[in-house]
Amino acid sequence: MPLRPIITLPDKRLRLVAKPVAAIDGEVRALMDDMLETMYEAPGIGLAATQIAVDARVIVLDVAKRRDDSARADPICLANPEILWASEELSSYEEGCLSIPEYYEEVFRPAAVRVGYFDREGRRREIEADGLLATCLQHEIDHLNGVLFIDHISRLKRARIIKKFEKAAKLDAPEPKRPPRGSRADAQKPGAASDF
Ligand code: GNR
Ligand code: NI
Repeated sequence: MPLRPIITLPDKRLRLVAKPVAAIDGEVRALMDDMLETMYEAPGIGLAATQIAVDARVIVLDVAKRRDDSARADPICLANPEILWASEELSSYEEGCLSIPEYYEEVFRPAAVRVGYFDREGRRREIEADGLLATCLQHEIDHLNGVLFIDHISRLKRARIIKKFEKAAKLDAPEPKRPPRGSRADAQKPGAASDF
């Protein structure tokens, strides 16, 4: 099952803290492959397992500049990533998120980080990053902790965007089932409030 659907706000599963993977086995490698495919197809520069509703601490990234449509340039897969060091210095990026479509806002984060993780072959590795890769690593690790980039912006902006997505989800939801007009179930009970 290669392409996986990406869940979006206000899906509560985006707020779950993901479980560490016990070992890098075939199942985890298959998950990484599906995530890369899903990320390239979206397209995005990073994806966390949380975003496809999988409870595992796995992220994938590819921030390579010259990336043809849906072509892999420089993919990285990380299992159980953890931030070992973050710079005091901050930098800002206009961030977006596949789980919060069409919303972009400036976010301040540490400009550089060192991240420990297990790679696709199960080897322990460390990566030191700055620029967009540092931002993206932090954005994806946040996802594994149920944190979204809107948690790093002002309360007012956050409340506004959450409300917008909640409203859209309500409008998309199927109408609640009502008995047909005039049916026995539709009969007004004495004292019951009318629809109006
Ligand atoms: O595709 C993505 N672009 C992006 C741009 C700036 C900062 C972070 C990101 S990550 C995002 C894909 C995504 O939602 N990953 O979780
Ligand atoms: Ni995201």
